[in-house]
Amino acid sequence: MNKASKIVVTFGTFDVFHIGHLNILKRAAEYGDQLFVGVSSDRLNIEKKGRAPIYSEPERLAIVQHIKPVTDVFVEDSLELKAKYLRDHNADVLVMGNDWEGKFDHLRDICEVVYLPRTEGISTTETIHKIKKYE
Ligand code: C2G
Repeated sequence: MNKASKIVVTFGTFDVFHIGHLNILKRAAEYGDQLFVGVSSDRLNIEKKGRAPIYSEPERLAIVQHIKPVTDVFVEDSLELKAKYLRDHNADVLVMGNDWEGKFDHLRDICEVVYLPRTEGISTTETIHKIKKYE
């Protein structure tokens, strides 16, 4: 890996991929030269949210992998392993949506930590509810 290039890492489930997901990946990529995305495992989602995502882990990994500004993806299997994932990827910047504001400040000894505003008016949960109304 070229040491001169600035490395950005971000995390998310990216279930039922939507414009808010695209916006944060595009904005995250602007903080460096390479963007690595930790996609939450199905197991982590069941632990966090009590249910599996609508799209399976391999499907979510494939979708995010092929978004233009994304260099590569990896599986995030634990929220507690963020420091390891950042070190493994030689991260210079961690980008998170501001729904996580302040939650990862302790990682500032590893890399810069940036929280970006969420895209308003869209979420996976709201989209699922809208689709259900059509049933
Ligand atoms: N996002 C956004 N705008 C939205 C919805 C989501 O900017 N309207 C951002 C979130 O802030 C997050 C990313 O898109 O940075 C992925 O969102 P989720 O899939 O909801 O991620 P989450 O389940 O919160 O998982 O380690 C942290 C977790 O893996 C994050």
